[in-house]
Amino acid sequence: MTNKKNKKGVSLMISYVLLIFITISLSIGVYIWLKDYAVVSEKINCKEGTSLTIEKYNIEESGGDKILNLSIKNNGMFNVNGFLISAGNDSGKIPMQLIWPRTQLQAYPGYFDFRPELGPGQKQNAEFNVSELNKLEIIQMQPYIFKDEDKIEKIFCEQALIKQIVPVNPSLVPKLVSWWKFDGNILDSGSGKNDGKIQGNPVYTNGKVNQGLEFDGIDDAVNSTVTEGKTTISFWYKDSATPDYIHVVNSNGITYVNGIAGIPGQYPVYIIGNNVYIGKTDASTFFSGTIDEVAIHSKALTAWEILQLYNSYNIAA
Ligand SMILES: [Ca+2]
Ligand SMILES: [Ca+2]
Repeated sequence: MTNKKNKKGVSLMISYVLLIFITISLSIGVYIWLKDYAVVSEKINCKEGTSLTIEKYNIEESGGDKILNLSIKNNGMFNVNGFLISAGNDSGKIPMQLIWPRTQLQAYPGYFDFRPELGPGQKQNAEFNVSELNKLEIIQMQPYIFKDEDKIEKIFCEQALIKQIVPVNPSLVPKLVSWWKFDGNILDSGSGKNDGKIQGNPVYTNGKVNQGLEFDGIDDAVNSTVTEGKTTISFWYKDSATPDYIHVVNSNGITYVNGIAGIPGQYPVYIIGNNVYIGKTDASTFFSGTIDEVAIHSKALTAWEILQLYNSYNIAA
């Protein structure tokens, strides 16, 4: 009996010692955590009013790289030293793919240093290699400033984070000549030199983007004379057999349907010499259905550029 009581006493003592030990450990843990937190909170604070904006962007495949070209403006009140950038293929998700700058060496992907630093109101271009993305839909940028003169440790500006959807349209791939959007008119939104002429009485209707033109297959067309290079023609169309718009590109004689190179077929834009007939499949055959977003480029677009046009065409921002 006595022996048992003693054992219990020893157990209790061990419990107290353990409790005290745990309490001290927790205190140290909290101290370390607070210390880390203090360092982190120091790192995330940029001055309020630090801000970058994307003024313009375009895409291009050149020199073996698939390129996203950004024109960035310091829209804030303080100098900015650079930014961390990631890209993604789903506008509903946080973009996770860090992308490499094309024109400066960095030890890690995603970092771009302004050289020199970007002052308020100033602009700089930045090129990134986005070869790993077949569908570029969203980018995220976080400005940073250097902590000290070493220019190594960075302070990230949490409040100045930019998340931006980057839809692609004919003006964002190289060498646009003409672009007929059919958004209530037949004006040329490219060079502006090649406005269309109505033949018959096509009707404005729901298009791929905003409005498109519906042709009756009897005598309706839009004609234009385009003297500039016509290496690539692209458009969206649908007839009564197809519920969804189909994207067609003819680039240097290769036809791409919905982003994939295929066998040329009969498509409702007919080009002979400098004459472009939208709504005709050949000299004497009219098309019945809707056409939208017809564009002409003076350069052969690459398969990747065409895929971007198909995948990310003017997705809602
Ligand atoms: Ca349109
Ligand atoms: Ca008609």
